Amino acid sequence: MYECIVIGAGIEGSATAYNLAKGGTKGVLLLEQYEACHNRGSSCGQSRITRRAYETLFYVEMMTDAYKMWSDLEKEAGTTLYKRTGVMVFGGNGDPYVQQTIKSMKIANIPHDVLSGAEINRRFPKQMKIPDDYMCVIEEDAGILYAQKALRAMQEQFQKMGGTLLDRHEVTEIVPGDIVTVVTNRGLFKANYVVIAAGPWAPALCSSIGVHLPFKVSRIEVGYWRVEDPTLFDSSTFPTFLYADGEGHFRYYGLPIEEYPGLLKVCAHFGPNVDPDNRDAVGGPVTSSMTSKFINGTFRGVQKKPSITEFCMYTVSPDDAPVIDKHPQHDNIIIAAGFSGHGFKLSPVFGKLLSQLVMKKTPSHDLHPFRLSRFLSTFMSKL
Ligand code: PYC
Repeated sequence: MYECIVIGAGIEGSATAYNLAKGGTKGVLLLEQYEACHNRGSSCGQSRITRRAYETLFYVEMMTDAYKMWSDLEKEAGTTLYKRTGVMVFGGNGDPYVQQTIKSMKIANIPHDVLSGAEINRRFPKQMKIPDDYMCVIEEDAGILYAQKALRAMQEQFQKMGGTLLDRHEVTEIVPGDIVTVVTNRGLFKANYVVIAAGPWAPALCSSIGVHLPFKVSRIEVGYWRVEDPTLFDSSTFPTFLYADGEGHFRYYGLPIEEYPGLLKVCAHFGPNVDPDNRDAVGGPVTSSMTSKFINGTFRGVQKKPSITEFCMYTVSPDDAPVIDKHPQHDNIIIAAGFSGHGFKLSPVFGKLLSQLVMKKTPSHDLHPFRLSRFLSTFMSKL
């Protein structure tokens, strides 16, 4: 018998388990269907962008806590998880996403520089060739999170505090009740609380207990592109970046050379909808020709085809915000789903919020943007 079972040892589930243990909860079990830190979900790969440069004010505020929590984890684990490179958010003249990002940063008092496309081209004359009238914001205190290291550090600290991680345990059924039973392919477990943080597998698990989330799972192509002169795109020279399409939609992103020698990471922030158990049924790369076009109009000295393509998945909610809430009928079952491709950097804060829901503590941030009831008509009709 456990106090709490967290289903899914991706970054959100691991952060929840870690925060529960840190908050003094004894008897926490973290279940993972594959081997820990596998590459079939949403927490795979070596790196993620981290930034406060967010279009939504509440994320800017949450990220301020997240920076501190990542730094605490670095100290606890005795490892480096963050590299400061800066982030550049840019898009067409008047792009609402870029404008809103600038506005949020001003309100939250986050240091930033606003530049035109012409100024960016002058700052990076051998790397960038965007239209002069583009708008851009640079946040210097942003950069790269070492994702795999961060996930391992979170899990190791959780286990050091007495938590149990069982991988290769696939959850096949959740039986609600005063005590919740979690059935796996390798036996059943019971707990007072369950947190469902199963990434792209969360919608199906939630459906099995009557909550039908209107989420889509997208397969994202993580492309690594060879550059002519690696010194120009090195992580000590070049920032991480996000591009919005001029109409307020964040469409492409990238990170300087860090993972593979000589390869710049550039990816589309969208992809085909997939079944997470059959992710590659859609075949080979689908978005790389569009990413290639973006690269061609933006950067100098980058090859036209990726040298390596890896895949990962987003679970996308209609408003790009996750659900962090209790099950409407079983308040000892908590749902954490729909991080929509931007949850990694925020995971220490989401994990803390989820642990606070379990421990019945006052949440450290407003949970309203994450409530399940905003999708009420969708899931109520099917309950
Ligand atoms: O939120 O910074 C971000 C991000 C980059 C790529 C996907 N999400």
